[in-house]
Amino acid sequence: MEKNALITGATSGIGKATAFMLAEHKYNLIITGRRLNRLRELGKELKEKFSIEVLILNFDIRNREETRTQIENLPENFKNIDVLINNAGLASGLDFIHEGNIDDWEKMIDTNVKGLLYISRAIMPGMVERKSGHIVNISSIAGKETYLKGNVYCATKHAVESITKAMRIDMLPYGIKVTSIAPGMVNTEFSLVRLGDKEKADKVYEGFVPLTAQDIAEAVEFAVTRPPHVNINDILIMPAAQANSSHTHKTE
Ligand code: NDP
Ligand code: 8X3
Repeated sequence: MEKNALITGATSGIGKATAFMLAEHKYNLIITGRRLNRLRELGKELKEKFSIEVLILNFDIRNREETRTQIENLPENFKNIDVLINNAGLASGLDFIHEGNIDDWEKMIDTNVKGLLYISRAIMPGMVERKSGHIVNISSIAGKETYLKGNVYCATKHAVESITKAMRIDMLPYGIKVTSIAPGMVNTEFSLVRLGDKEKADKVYEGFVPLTAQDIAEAVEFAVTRPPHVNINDILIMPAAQANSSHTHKTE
């Protein structure tokens, strides 16, 4: 039977790697993000390589109305979403909390918490009606621990952890699985977005081997390929050189 998956933030990093992984498993894909050109290129590549259906949804997940209407107006063949990967997210800035840029705070809260809620709210009723589905939330080690200057980003990922637990309880009667995947440092565009400077971003990943987006896609793969009676609640996945948020063994 045909299966549909929606991945938020598929234009880069973990979302993009997850799109390829799900395409290999023959899911038809809805890929979302703000960068239309990247979505178009990815959509073309996925269709050609994997002979799957791909739908591009180009919107900003912070926009409540647009998020709702995009999901309400899905074409018939994509209306039933079996797997939702809540991946879109970002860190913006790295500052002491008393010096934090409030625009950065708004951006992170609006994307990582409110955006995740908006799209989930639009998709969950269909899963409830069909009594099936799987929601995978991309959390972070930052959702389990708080580190220096990580303040608001960590708070948003702690919120993702809490929302995940809440979803698991509320979805329980409908047989809907809910998984949290919490990575440590992954070399994607994350640090470039956070720090706004390629040189500074590259430095974050120097002196040790960080995780790759593919490593995280494989964790998602494990979660979504379990048999019906098994739910993976939580995967915390770290580089071997990173013990926790504050201890990474780097060689100089
Ligand atoms: P990237 O910056 O490479 O990818 C982020 C993705 O999120 C992009 O596709 C981007 O698409 C999308 N996105 C961001 N803001 C919005 C928005 N307002 N509306 C729609 N899409 C948006 O980073 P990662 O792949 O690393 O990040 C993916 C997730 O993983 C995030 O939730 C992040 O917090 C989490 N994470 C990352 C870790 C890391 O070390 N890299 C570790 C732990 C968790 P576009 O810009 O086109 O809109
Ligand atoms: C991203 C991981 O530790 O760089 O969520 O904040 S970290």
